[in-house]
Amino acid sequence: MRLYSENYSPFSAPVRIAIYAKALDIEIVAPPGGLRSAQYHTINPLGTIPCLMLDDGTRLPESSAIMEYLEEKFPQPALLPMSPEARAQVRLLQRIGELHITTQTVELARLPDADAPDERAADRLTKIVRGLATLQHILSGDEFAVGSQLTLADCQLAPALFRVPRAIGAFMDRDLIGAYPRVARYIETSRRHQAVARVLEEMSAALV
Ligand SMILES: N[C@@H](CCC(=O)N[C@@H](CS)C(=O)NCC(=O)O)C(=O)O
Repeated sequence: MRLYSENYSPFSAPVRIAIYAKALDIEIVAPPGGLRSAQYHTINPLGTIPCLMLDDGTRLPESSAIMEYLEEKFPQPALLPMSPEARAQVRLLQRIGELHITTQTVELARLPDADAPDERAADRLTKIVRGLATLQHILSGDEFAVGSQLTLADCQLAPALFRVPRAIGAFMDRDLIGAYPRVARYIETSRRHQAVARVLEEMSAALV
């Protein structure tokens, strides 16, 4: 199998954490010709990363679909807990990470002029604030997001939160994460896992 990914990509990062945590033998490569090349678009017509190429040539884009597939194909070590209630919490936190944090930080970075923020920036910032406030209430593990083991929720949340200070820095001059102590603590504890630390280092190096 082969994963098309870039180290800077916050949508690719969760998939790489899952791959490293499961120690999977999956080749990780940049999109040939670049993300926007015709060559890559023949591989993935959606034109997005990540995209997993299966051994039979099937292309699987969309990070959440890839992570569900990897979890079902390679169930050990498990990145989903046993009980339906805990699994629901993991999936909820994945959605908050993807929709309320990562998507908003990506869109903020695309806005043309941080010196003249408009309602689009305000809308993105509001969603991030609501996402952080929700995390402050529902993060339940001591070290990880749910329970005592790494789950798909951590794969999603750790890279999502990593991007927040950089993304909002152009729009607001305050320590937003610091207003949510449980979230701030989670950022420190989740990166104790070697797969999380490795991907955050890859993201950091790609963003300098
Ligand atoms: N919903 C998609 C979003 C993927 C996405 O938008 N990735 C960005 C890179 S981080 C991308 O490929 N953008 C395409 C472009 O910039 O043309 C997923 O979860 O995989």
